[in-house]
Amino acid sequence: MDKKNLQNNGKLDQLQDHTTDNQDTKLTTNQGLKVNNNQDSLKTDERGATLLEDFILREKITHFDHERIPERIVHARGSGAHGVFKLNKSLAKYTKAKFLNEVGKETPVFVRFSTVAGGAGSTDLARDVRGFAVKFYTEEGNYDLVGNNIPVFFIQDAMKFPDLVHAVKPEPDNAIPQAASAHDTFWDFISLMPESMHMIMWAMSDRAIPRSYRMMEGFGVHSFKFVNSDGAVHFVKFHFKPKLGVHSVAWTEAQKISGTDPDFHRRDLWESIENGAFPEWDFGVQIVPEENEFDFDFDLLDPTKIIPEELVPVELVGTLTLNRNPDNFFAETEQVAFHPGHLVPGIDFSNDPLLQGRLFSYTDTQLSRLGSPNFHEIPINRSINEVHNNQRDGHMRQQIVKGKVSYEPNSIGGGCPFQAMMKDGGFTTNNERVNGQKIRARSKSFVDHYSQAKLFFNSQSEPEKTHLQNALVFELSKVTIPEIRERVVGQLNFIDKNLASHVAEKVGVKVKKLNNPNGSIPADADPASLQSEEREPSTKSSEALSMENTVKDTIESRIIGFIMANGVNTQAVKSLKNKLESKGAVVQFIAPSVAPVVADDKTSFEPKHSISSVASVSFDALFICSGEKSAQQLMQPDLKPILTEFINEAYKHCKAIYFGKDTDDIYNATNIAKKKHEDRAIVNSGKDSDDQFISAIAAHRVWDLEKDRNSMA
Ligand code: HDD
Repeated sequence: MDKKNLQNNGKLDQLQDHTTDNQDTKLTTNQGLKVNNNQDSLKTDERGATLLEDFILREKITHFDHERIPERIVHARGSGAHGVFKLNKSLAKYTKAKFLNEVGKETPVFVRFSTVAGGAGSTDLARDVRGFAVKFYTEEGNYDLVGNNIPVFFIQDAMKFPDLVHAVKPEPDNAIPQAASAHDTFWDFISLMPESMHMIMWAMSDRAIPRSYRMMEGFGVHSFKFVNSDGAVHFVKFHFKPKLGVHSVAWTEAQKISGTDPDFHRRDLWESIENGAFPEWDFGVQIVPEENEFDFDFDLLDPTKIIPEELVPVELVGTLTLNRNPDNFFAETEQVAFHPGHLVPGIDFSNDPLLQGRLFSYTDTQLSRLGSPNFHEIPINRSINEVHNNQRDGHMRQQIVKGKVSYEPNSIGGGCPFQAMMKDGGFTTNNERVNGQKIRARSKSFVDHYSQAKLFFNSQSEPEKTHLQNALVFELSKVTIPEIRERVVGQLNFIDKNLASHVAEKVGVKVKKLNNPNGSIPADADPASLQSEEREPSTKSSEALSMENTVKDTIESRIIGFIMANGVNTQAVKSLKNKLESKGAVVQFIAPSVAPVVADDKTSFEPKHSISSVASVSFDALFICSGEKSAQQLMQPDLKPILTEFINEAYKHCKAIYFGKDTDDIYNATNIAKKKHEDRAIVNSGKDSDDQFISAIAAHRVWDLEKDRNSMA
């Protein structure tokens, strides 16, 4: 895409009016008064007390004292970017939403990715669900798709959301641990909530530690409704599929990145956009005609269920591209306010009880977070469609509405603003027939808690299953109360017997059959009718659920570390660098220090990192650059342990490593020399080795060799 063209769209033009640049300006107070001394407060004497009349000091300090707002109660840690959504296939058959009708139409968007549990300053690499919230600035008003990178949720009813969040957040007595689910209260809650088991499978899988925001899927989670111009209704599930594939890091890597670069995902998103490697997703829909609502052995309204793609394929209809970083993190990424209730004509809610509760929560939370019912006037939240209504006043009101009239009906204002007829784009709620009794209860159709958890687990490759198992062992090992560990294992036993017994053994408990698998049933419910039974999934396995089957044919934006020292072979460096960069990868030089490296022909290379200030977890692959002298320097006694640890760690994390010419001594000093099997991602200098290296990077990791590699460590 042409970066320049992307600077112009309706939303960015609108933001321009609110953007200032301090270049070539003079310092002023907030009242526009030019300031001539920004160093000293006003005092009675050079060594005297400060005067109350110092309005410049007072203004500066008062503003500073109030420059923090409450962080989001969940999803506090996040990063955002501007972009564009392009429609490639019309959905007019299903929805009258204009941005989904005309092929080729481009709609500006702002997207915010986030973790859920941690505070605003917490690490990006926590094991957690990732938020994937998209604000479409359509000509019919803002449409927000506030989703996650996991297609199901922990709970079925919004009534349990505060309990879930209280359980996962730091424990209230000592505020420990930050950004982690590995603690007593989370697993206590989960062990008593069998409905969470499907989500737990996803959250303990590598999906919860993405390699990058650019390499994760997005899901609307709930079933929504599409309404077309004839009023026909279809259920719809929304999907974003990353063009670069779905990839994750290893858990040991995630833990280390949290120390070496807690901004790993934020930096990655920012740098890719700055480098013009715009993150892209295919946008897809799963459509179910209203009359087929009951065709499945799960309830479409149950947010703990997916519709397997084998039953309803995902139809790809559009492309989401992120192409511009915000100018100001606070003004845009922090103040953006999403809400699943921000709708446009042609899209409506379903009765999913989790979604229904969300419809209340999001506006409510902005009132305390952003401090006023006028949060829609903050530039990032403004609709590009003009706003006209009789709502008035309130804190920080900005719009100046002319005239005497702020009520309806009115004659003084000529009746304006008029209600919009349907034909003029007036929103009408889907005309669903309702016939029922008020009742505070869970539908029996929501009671199967294990079959899709089994479906997910069965669909994983062996390495993915091992990672999931290890994650459970890690998490439960941090749970201090044995009964909680035992109850979780009891739940796992309804999903997979081997998984349960393996975890049980590692966390020191026995697998015991739970008498009442559904711990969340209220005391006065009829347990016999509601109890979840272990049930086999009707779809046995689903390709789309395993990352093993993801895109593995591109190295775009992968970060390749070139390890070098003085005397490195210029030709080898330049030739591989050019090849990698021509395929969109990013090459970064790592050297003994950040001083320029002088190559064999006196070319000078600028290292981005010194080897002791960075870890191999920050790279997707390594090239140990050719050159005898360079290799000798790197093997000096002070550097050798650092270098070998660096390479061994990349090896342990199953990354591609390429040994250039004359680097045998380095190879022999690493664990790689001890490898017993053919390892597809270790490349030694020779014929076609550049190509082998490139395909090994594209394959992301060789997870199936992880056991062999780790046994060498
Ligand atoms: Fe939520 C934020 C996604 C259930 C209440 N949620 C929030 C964000 C995302 C989601 C991505 C961050 C938006 C941003 O970047 O500003 N939430 C989900 C998904 C859910 C879900 C996919 C289930 C399918 N959420 C959910 C429930 C409730 C909330 C059931 C309450 C009843 N969520 C909130 C909130 C937040 C929020 C408290 C915090 C900050 C905000 O809204 O603006 O209202």
